[in-house]
Amino acid sequence: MKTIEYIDLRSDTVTLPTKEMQEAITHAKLGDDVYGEDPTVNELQELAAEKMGKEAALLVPSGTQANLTSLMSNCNRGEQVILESESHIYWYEVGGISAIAGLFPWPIQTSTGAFNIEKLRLTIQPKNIHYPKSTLICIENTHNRHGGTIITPAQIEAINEVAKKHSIKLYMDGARIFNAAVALELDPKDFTKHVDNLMFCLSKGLSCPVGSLIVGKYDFIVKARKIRKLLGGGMRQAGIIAAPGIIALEKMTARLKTDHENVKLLAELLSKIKGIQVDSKKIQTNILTFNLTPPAIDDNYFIRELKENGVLALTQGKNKVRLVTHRGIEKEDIEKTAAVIEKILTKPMLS
Ligand code: TLP
Repeated sequence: MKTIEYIDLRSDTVTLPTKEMQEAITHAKLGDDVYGEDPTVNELQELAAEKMGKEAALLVPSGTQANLTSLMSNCNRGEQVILESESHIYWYEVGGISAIAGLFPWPIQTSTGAFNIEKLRLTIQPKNIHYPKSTLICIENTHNRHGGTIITPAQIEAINEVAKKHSIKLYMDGARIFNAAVALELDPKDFTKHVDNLMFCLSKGLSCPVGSLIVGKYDFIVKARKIRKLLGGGMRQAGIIAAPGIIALEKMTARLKTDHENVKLLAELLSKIKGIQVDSKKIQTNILTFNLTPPAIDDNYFIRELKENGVLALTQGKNKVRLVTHRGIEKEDIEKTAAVIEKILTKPMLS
């Protein structure tokens, strides 16, 4: 039986490791990383710290654990964390911010992910017996649910100015920070220099099978290492994860440009189709979210029809669909996807 080859646009997390990565996994020098003795992990952590312009880094299994570990390393229980209302930490991390870290999330709505500075100022709690202490501000770059939008270095600097005025730390969920850097042709350090600490993922557009890095000051990373252990994230011969990570940082970032070009092309093709609304100012990196316009077909039906026609995508709630480009998605896949979408939207709805 022939298996269907889907055009998988659900996420850049579906990327498989390259041959070179698989080779590196096989030949990685290993040790026990709970004792800090895995040479490949140590090399990756040093490389990550250097690339981000910070003192130290820590390898963790996932972006979710990176965010939770960082929240717990930056804050004490009961404190207020200001974050964006569409952020990954708020939506997609099973409420770990409250359930495990015991923190009080305070979401602020934005249109593209970057806080309005005045709104941010008003959110910070004055010192008063009634209020939790405002300890941390989180930003997400690029911003997933807003469609891969970039928070620019100038916007980060302005947010940090407010943070520092109130002795608050600034943390960046930089799961896709290399997408932001490549899109604006900047160094990742331009984005990291105004945040206290951050995490970024190896397992998204950079094609690694597993892993994220927390990056920041030396003392912060020492604390994060202990909290990672508390959360069950202390790994042993983790060099098999780190080895492809080194390749990712050295060789896989520049190609993200292709993913961005593919999103641009897809947006261009989709914006010509009746029944779809694409917000062109949000076409910035490798994520495309679009709305099915009234009289809209049901988004779950739409996703099912896409699958029937060989394309995988995710819904982001009512009438909203997300498509993500990555290594393995070619121009022809983009053209085929646009053609499939046009076919679905021009056919009379069956259910
Ligand atoms: N995002 C995934 C899903 O969880 C939605 C995706 O397919 O985009 N921060 C950001 C900004 C993310 O987009 C993600 C993953 C994470 C953190 C969590 O990373 P993992 O999946 O490694 O826990």
